[in-house]
Amino acid sequence: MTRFRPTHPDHRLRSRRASALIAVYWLIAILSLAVFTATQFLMFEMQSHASSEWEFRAEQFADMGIALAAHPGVERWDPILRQRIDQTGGFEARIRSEGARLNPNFLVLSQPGRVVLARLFTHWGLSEFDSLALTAALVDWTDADDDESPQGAESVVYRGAGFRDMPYNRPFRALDELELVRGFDEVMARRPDWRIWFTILSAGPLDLNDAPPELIQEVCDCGADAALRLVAVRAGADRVPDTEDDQRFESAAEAFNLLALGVARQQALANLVTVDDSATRLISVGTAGKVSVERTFVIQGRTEQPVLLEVQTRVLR
Ligand SMILES: [Ca+2]
Ligand SMILES: [Ca+2]
Repeated sequence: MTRFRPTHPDHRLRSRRASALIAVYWLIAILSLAVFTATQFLMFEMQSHASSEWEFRAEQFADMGIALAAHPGVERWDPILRQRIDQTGGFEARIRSEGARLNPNFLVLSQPGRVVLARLFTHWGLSEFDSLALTAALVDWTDADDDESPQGAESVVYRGAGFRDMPYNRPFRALDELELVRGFDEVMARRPDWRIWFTILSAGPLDLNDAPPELIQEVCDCGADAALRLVAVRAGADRVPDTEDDQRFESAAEAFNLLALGVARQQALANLVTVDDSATRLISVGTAGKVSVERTFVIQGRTEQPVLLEVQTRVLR
């Protein structure tokens, strides 16, 4: 797309001001990133073996996007998150709520949360019996005791299958641990992409300002049409996410009204949803030549001094 470039002196002045503003953003963003990730950077840069000069360059571009996305003054629709740096490439960064994913550590804690898990597994193709059994096994895996829930699995079951020291009897510390739970292999077989729907880094409730329609449907037990309607309203008049006209829900009630949920349902769901999770996922894809590298940072609190929870790097082929 060719952008109209004005030549009027006023416009030139505005353009210079805009450039200066971007330069200031850069400085602030990169400095704040440097403070909170200095040690982590050192660690993963040491582990990072860019297989080519292009890959290394793509990683650098991706990190520029992360630095800007981490800055609390940068809105998710800001064009500075999508830049071409030179003739070799640039980056595209996105800002997402970590609460847009389901948190198993949270959902196992309440009966309504367990219902959500079982419903999800059933929609993913597990039988109703297997969905309830897997949900019970997740509860037993994370609760501290060794008392088996109906259809659940505590140490006797795992020992019988040849596994000692399972279940861990504590909340999941990594998504990988879900794969150890009895019956989870059914999920892995049916949904190889299962990881993108889960997190253990959010506060727990589903963030209705960012959740995909599939998860809104699972948690709110509403129709697909209602969930899509909610996502369309969020995207604003242009119906495109990450643009300036995007709408944010100030309360869960606003979103519930769009989903046309009755008062009783709203009350039942109140603890399962939020409109403002404190954890944020920053995703930046740097591209240099034909190589793209995706860097993902999950931070707690998108403030001047966020806490880094997770870093992931993958080369996109
Ligand atoms: Ca247990
Ligand atoms: Ca929009």
